[in-house]
Amino acid sequence: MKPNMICVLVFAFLLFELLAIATISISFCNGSSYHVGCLESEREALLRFKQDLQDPSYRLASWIGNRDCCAWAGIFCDNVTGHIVELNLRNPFTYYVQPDQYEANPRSMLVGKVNPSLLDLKHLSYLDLSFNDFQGVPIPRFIGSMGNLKYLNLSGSRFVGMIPHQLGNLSSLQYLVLSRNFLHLVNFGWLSVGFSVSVIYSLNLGYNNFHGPIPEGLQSLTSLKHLDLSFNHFNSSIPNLLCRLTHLEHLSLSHNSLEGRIPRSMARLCNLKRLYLSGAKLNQEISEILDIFSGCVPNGLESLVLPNSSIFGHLTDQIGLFKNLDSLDLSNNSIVGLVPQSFGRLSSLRVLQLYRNKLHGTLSEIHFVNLTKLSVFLVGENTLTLKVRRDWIPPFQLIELGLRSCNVGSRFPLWLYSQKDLQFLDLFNSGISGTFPNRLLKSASQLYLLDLGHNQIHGELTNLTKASQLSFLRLMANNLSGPLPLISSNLIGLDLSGNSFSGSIFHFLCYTINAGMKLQFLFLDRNILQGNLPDCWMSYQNLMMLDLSNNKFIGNLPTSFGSLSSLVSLHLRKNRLSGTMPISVKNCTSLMALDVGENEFFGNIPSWFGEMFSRMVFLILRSNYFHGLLPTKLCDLAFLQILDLADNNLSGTLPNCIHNLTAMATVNPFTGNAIKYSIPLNPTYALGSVTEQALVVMKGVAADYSEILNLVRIIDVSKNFFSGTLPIGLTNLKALQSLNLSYNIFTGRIPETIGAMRSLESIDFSVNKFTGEIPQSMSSLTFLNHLNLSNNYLTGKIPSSTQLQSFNASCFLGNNLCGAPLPKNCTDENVSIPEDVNGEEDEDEDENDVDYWLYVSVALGFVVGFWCFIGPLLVNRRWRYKYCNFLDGVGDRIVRFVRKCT
Ligand SMILES: *[C@@H]1O[C@H](CO)[C@@H](O)[C@H](O)[C@H]1NC(C)=O
Ligand SMILES: *[C@@H]1O[C@H](CO)[C@@H](O)[C@H](O)[C@H]1NC(C)=O
Ligand SMILES: *[C@@H]1O[C@H](CO)[C@@H](O)[C@H](O)[C@H]1NC(C)=O
Ligand SMILES: *[C@@H]1O[C@H](CO)[C@@H](O)[C@H](O)[C@H]1NC(C)=O
Ligand SMILES: *[C@@H]1O[C@H](CO)[C@@H](O)[C@H](O)[C@H]1NC(C)=O
Ligand SMILES: *[C@@H]1O[C@H](CO)[C@@H](O)[C@H](O)[C@H]1NC(C)=O
Ligand SMILES: *[C@@H]1O[C@H](CO)[C@@H](O)[C@H](O)[C@H]1NC(C)=O
Ligand SMILES: CC(=O)N[C@H]1CO[C@H](CO)[C@@H](O)[C@@H]1O
Repeated sequence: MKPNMICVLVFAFLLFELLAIATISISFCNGSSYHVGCLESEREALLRFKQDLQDPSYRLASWIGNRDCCAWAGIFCDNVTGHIVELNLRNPFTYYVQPDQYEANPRSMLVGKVNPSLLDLKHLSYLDLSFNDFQGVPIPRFIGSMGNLKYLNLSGSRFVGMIPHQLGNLSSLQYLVLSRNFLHLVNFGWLSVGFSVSVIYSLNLGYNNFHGPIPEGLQSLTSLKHLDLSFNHFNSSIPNLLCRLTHLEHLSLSHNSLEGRIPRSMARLCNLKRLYLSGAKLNQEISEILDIFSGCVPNGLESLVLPNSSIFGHLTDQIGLFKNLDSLDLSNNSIVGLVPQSFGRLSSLRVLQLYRNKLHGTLSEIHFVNLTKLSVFLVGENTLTLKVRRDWIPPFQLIELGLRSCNVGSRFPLWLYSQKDLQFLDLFNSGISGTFPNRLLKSASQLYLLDLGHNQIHGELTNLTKASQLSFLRLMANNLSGPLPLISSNLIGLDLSGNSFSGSIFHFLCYTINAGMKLQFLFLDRNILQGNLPDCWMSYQNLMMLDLSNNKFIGNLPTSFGSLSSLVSLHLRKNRLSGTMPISVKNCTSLMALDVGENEFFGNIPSWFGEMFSRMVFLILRSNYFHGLLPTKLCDLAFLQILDLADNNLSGTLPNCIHNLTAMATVNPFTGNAIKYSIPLNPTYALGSVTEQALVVMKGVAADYSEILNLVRIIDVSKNFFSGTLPIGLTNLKALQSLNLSYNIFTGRIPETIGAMRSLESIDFSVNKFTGEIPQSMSSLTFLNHLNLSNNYLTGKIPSSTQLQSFNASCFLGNNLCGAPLPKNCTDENVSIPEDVNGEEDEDEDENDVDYWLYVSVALGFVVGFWCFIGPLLVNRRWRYKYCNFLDGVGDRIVRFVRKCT
């Protein structure tokens, strides 16, 4: 370098320093003595950084002009040198989804790309860009050159792809949070290369798409205290290498596809405080697990969270060693035997979850003497008996108590009145009789959810208006009687179904007139309520699900139904309601499910059904007096899966546009709306779900479909006066499982292309005037297990296939058919050469279809064999708790319900 060059540089440096001093002194003059203005170059860098971002919520409004950038939002400068040391642009607007999970509000995200100008912030040690939207690009490599970074948080920022190995150059990095992106990786080489003299303290890669084994590179991160790999697809066993991380305090591997035991070597993790392994297939005895951790950590261990992880065996007295245990979750496993008394020693225990195991025996006071801190106690769905003195005063104050399906004695436990903080109380199916415990609503003034469903509670409920905190009340399937109670306007969900409530609902509905009710779920079905539906629905604009079925209601639907603009599901089945559909119902544009079956409604099916109910998934008008033609507008219901018009006076032809019922035409396991709503069952903890159900007649059997409703696709127009030939578009409905046209006056041939409806499991065309031969293609309907073609004018030979011959002869009687299974042999004159329609056009069946069928068959409880009798498939448990962690398979609802986790 030439001397004059050096001079220039020195000069430049001096000038720079001078400027810096000038800035400092200006700030001094300004009077705020320690506040140093920011550096020009760094301010420029920030402005360039801002240029690449959209900021719809004006979070960067302060980033303007040549003001002191140290005062800008999210910027922190060193108070001596003026260098920017911290850039915190974390999206502050988040909302709670479930414990430990927040989602960012998309409207307050910064959207765009990360400008490399950040490299000019040479002293930056803290960078938080979490919960913004960087639009699906990889994490920029240049971040690896920001050598002073100690804290880097890119959580939830929509980065995709691999982690750039350059991040390994960040030798000062202590916190690295890359969770909640779409990252996957091929190798973790950067871990072992980059951080070999690692000081990294916290690494969070949770909620990404990582798969394969847990990377070996991790073992070089020997200073790690906090490691979170949860919610990925890691599929190895739990690696021994973790045992090298002897500083580890927090280890979360939950919700991966890990298999195999917790290795013995984990006993070396003497600093371990919290272990999360939800959903691992450990296949291990609980006593072995406790053994491993009873080595050096028993006093240190605070959280042991192992729900849903294939643990079995007896809980032993070893548990008493873990004196500082704060939180123990072994729910949803196969633990057997008694609950050991040594639980009584866990005096730090705050959260104890053992629900859904195979524990039996009696819990008594001795188990609880020292559990003074217990606040969450969920042990339901075992075979446990809780036996305490009637005047027991527990040493704890619970917030959540779940004793579902436990035996708590036949009277409502008195000790519950001492639990002043109770928010969540689940005593569903726990053998309680007696009257409703009104006193509880006073003593537990915070009570948010009370479930006393499926007990033998009798007597009347009168005035629940005082329980102003109560949001969910379930008393279904008890023996309650008398008039409906008055309720508080804060109630969100009320289930009084399956009791003997009687009389009019006028007072219940109308006393709050003009008060805004929060009610979203109201189930009054299966009572003996009577009278007209009062015209007071205007106060219930939050109502989403309403079930009044199986009562004795009469009269017309009131006009104020039109105010139910949030209504998603309306069940009125089996009453004596009458009249025409009031025009005000047009306003219920959110409706997805409408069941008015078994009433006395009459008139035409309004054509505005098709226009206004664009989200309709099921429409059940069965057993009424509807007459007239089917409006073609119904074909606009693209989401319709169940159309049940059976047993009315409808006439005319099926409209040609029927192929426009897209949901019935599309075979795809992941479309169709699962009618399921997540509801916060508890303000701090549990999520629940309410699942829609439909009473559907399929194969001559009525069954309640709820969890699998999203997979069911049915048309039933039986017992009407429909006539004419079948529209050719009908056979486009490839996803249809059941087609019932029986007891009409259809004529013409069964469409040759019926073989294209390969999802069909049930066909009933009986008692019509179909002519011609049974199409050959019908023999390719491999899922068909219910068929009735009797009493038509069909002729010719029944096509040969294992399929059709397996049905009983009665399915074909009353025609002029021959061949097996009928006893009548075919002679030359009644057999014409069948056209070659061997279903060749269907050979394009793609693999997705096949997979789909595998799923559906499992889901519907069908063995993939054919002649089995299908009874009611799922007991209706419409209001379920989602105790187990939500999201155990995003998008994979089939797996979710097969596991019965919801
Ligand atoms: C300057 O910052 C340091 C650490 O960031 C802090 O300890 C000190 O109190 C600050 N000085 C003033 C005068 O604000
Ligand atoms: C990283 O950012 C996310 C989202 O803002 C936040 O929830 C999390 O606590 C941060 N992690 C750390 C270690 O600070
Ligand atoms: C409760 O704690 C006391 C004192 O630590 C102890 O002596 C007693 O055994 C404990 N009770 C049970 C049932 O473990
Ligand atoms: C119901 O209880 C509330 C609160 O105690 C009281 O204000 C109201 O008058 C009662 N209503 C009836 C009809 O008893
Ligand atoms: C139906 O909606 C219209 C327009 O939003 C409104 O004016 C009308 O009052 C509603 N009808 C009823 C019965 O609420
Ligand atoms: C039915 O779908 C076709 C396209 O497949 C469309 O052109 C037509 O307008 C639709 N008809 C009705 C009644 O929606
Ligand atoms: C039908 O044909 C079979 C042999 O093809 C014969 O054994 C049987 O007796 C015949 N049945 C009648 C009713 O003719
Ligand atoms: C004492 C004084 O004048 N303080 C000012 C220093 O500068 C900031 C903005 O840069 C003003 O808000 C203060 O009022």
